[in-house]
Amino acid sequence: MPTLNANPFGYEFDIDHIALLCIDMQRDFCLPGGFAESLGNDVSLIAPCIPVIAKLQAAFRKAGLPVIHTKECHKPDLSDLPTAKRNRGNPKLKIGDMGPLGRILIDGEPGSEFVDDCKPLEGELVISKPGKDSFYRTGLRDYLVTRGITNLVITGATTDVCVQTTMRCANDRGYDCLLIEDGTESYFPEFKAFTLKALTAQGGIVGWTCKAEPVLDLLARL
Ligand code: TIU
Repeated sequence: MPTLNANPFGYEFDIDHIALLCIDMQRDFCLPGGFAESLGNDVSLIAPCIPVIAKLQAAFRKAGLPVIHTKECHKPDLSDLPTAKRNRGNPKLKIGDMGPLGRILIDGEPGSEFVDDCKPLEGELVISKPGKDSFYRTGLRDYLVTRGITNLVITGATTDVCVQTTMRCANDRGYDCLLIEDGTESYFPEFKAFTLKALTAQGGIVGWTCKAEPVLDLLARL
């Protein structure tokens, strides 16, 4: 099995049991006028990871490996939206309100869709999730178990919120997770740096990190 140079030590890239997980690469988190901007964030900070994730998606597809996409969003009737989440921070535009990209963080609205460069292909799993944890009230666990996937290469937005939460929850379920350092971004660069350190400290207590390049090199050699 190929071993990648990673932090804090080599990651065994288990080609027969691995998938790429792309977390919340949606307009609501990457473009002006959506949920993230309503919370006061500078969404331009997410842009650098978009082409990196696009390259990883293309490489996984070429190698015949699964690509999984999540999107954080709520049902149009808001039945899966905790009142606390809607009111938190008292934003001018709340979840479910009409904004420039349609209703904020609502499934099926233009803002909830993926950015152009990271769109799922026909047949790829798309998980709509109401929380930060990609396992919470979703079919992700069943999908991974059914296909025997034990290793996750993780990318997406934002490093310190949905990405970190999902990686911790995947780790508790026994998955070996490799977070791609340049395939994730935060609205707070210092939180990104801290998160990468915290996940890999203590002998990889939550998992591994490395840049996209060695993963792309490995996939190109398959
Ligand atoms: N606000 C923020 O940084 N993130 C989120 O609310 N969701 C995700 O990280 N996807």
